[in-house]
Amino acid sequence: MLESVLVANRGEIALRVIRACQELGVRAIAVFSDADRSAPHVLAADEAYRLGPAPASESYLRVDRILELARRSGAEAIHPGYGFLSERASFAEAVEAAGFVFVGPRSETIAAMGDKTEARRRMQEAGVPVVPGTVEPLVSGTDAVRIAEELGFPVVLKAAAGGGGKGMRVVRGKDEVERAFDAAAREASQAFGDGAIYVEKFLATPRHVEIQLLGDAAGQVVHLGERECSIQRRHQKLIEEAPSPAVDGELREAMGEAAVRAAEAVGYRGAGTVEFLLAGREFFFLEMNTRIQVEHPVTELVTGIDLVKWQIRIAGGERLDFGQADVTLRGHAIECRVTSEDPAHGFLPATGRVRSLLLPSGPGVRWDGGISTGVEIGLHYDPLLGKLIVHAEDRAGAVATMRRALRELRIEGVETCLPFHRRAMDDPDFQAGRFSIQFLEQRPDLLEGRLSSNARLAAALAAALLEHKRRDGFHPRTATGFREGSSLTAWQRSGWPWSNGG
Ligand code: MV4
Repeated sequence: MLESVLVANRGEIALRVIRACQELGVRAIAVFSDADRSAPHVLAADEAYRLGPAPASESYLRVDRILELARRSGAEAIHPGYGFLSERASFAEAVEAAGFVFVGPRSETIAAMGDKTEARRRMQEAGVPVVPGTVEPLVSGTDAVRIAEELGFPVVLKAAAGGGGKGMRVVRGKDEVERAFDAAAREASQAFGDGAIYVEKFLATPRHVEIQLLGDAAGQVVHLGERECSIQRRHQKLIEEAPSPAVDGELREAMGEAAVRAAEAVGYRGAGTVEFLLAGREFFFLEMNTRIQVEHPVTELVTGIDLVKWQIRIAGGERLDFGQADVTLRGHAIECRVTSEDPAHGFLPATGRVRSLLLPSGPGVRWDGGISTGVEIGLHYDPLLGKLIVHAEDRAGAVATMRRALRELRIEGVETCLPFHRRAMDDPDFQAGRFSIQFLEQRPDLLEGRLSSNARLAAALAAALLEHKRRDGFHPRTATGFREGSSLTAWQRSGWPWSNGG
């Protein structure tokens, strides 16, 4: 087992890693920006070191400073969390070169999966289905037109150095291709310093379903089933769950086997995720994420396997002590990402000081948070405040538990996206598992609490019908025996019986 781990991150994921270290008996070392000097991850760690003068948004990206603090603290390993330096192959390489253990895959694996055309090539060779399209960058606009016509419209142009939807362009007809190609190439070279573009057939309303993997240094790889991640806004996931309502045992096995082949093809070590687009029962490789992901807890709850502890054990050279046949799924888990974004104002990032924080608890509830009362929420960092995760015997039970937990959770002092989550959990389409990656674009009523034009029309019709009936002497309240003004009994008005006399 590793003796110590420096956590090169902040917020809820830093705290999550520190917690895993402490349960494993590993010394947990935090680093912090000046803005974070009394943040929960700093208070929870065994030791904490100041990153020092730098704009707050850059502190956690200071590779040299992080390596210096690793030396000074005598850290054996560095855990990058997610975001920040987690998927920079050059960081993994620098960590290893400085004599520390990088908690994650080999830097060559990170580099190969970061190049999206190389990833597609390697996956195709490994027999993993990829979306029809090119595995080499397009050489010119005319090349793009020719290949797009062969594929058939619509197609999507993507940046080879991109990922996560950055620099993506959907093209619906031949006359748009060259302009879109030029614009995409220009944007990609500005954003990534690499203008390489490739093309895929565009799938209109697939689901985003991803497979969690663990691989050890001895080359054993297991999958831990899927997560459904289709509920997202502008490539930011908001709700994730496991298992997916669209995946049965047979499909899970097929996707899981494909993901394991993908990992074996790159000698994968540690925790990783293979993202797929799922259309009906057809699935296509999209990207491989070489880090721990925000939504990892839903997998932990349905498998009973602690992914962060396994990252640390694997980095320390331990082998997986279970095989594929030992992985079984139990019940259903849902995660709501709680962000400081205001749904009533187009998910505008909100700021403020957390004045009070009431966390939900009780059966089936987990809170992975990175905030405490008094902390200032600014605009320097990602708006994720924490994640509310629930587990129950089945999906309907998990929705019920989440609704209850969302009622209990109170965050005052900063606007959050909680109103959105409450509406989503009440929604019949969400409850039925009827959605694709387009879901929230089609549902401004859920996203912003505003009615879509269809819903407004339906509401207006219902109101007109009700008014018409009322004129005929119909009283909707009396019909259910719930008369205005008489809904409280005498003892309810005088206080609840169990609140008197202790
Ligand atoms: C696609 C696609 C449809 N067809 N590729 C967006 C993020 C990046 N990882 C890939 N993305 C997409 N690639 C083809 N060929 C639709 C998306 C996409 C998407 C994918 C996953 C989750 C949410 C999404 C939202 C919009 C578009």
